Amino acid sequence: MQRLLTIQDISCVGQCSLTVALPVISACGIETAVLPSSVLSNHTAFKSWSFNDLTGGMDEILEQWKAQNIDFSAFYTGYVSAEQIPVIKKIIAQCARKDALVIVDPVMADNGKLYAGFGEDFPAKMAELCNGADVILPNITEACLLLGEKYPGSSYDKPFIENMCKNLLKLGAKAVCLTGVSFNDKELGCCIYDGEKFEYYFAQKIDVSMHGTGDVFASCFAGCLCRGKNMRQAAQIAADFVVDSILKTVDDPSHWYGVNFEKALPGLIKALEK
Ligand code: PXL
Repeated sequence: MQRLLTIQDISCVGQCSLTVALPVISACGIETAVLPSSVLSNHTAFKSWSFNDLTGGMDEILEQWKAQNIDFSAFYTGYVSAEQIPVIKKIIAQCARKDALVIVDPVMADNGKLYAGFGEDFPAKMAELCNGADVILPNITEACLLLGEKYPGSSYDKPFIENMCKNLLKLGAKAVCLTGVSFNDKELGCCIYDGEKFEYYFAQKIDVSMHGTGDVFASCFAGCLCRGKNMRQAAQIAADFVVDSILKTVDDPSHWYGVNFEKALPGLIKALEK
């Protein structure tokens, strides 16, 4: 039986991070263990939030896991702090089963801007976590920050994207799934590069920006890889799941802080049966 460990924050309210990863990966049929990196009252796109860092308890948890031979077939990391990165690397090194999959979503920015609370020196630390990953899942903003490049907004072309993917692999990851890629106003998707070939998957582009869609995509992608899908299949199922989640949210203007992915879960489970 596969067991995935996901390491990211609990935003108690807001449909992101662990409150997305746990239900989505479980719906994929994969046992999901969690290591909360911090507890926030709500995510940082709200006006204010409380924040409790949980780095202090991580070593103790690791000691318990080691003492009881608790190990994992996959790791999926999201919103974490700079101080946690060496600890996370230690957990992966000491609790990985043979051939365990390491998926790093370098959560730190979107739309050209770092999320509140991350300093300018954070991307370099996140680059260290990307080193050694099997797959990294940056959006274009995060990719620019990881590479120290200027954010291009929406003015880029295919050679730019493919060059960016090649440079991202130089950070030491085996593959990249670059998200938020769009070459026209109808489609939005991702570019996958494994060092050999480029693959794309595009879904319908819906003209709204909704919080937490990156976490919905990454959680679903991680669950699908654990289910034995290849990266192109995982990207397709995850992108379609995000679109379905957005479509199930757009009619509710009061729901600005996340997407109603819960309503899209039955469709995801059906897609995985195919
Ligand atoms: O969805 C990414 C994310 C995760 N966790 C927290 C966040 C954000 C984005 O703003 O604030 C706490």
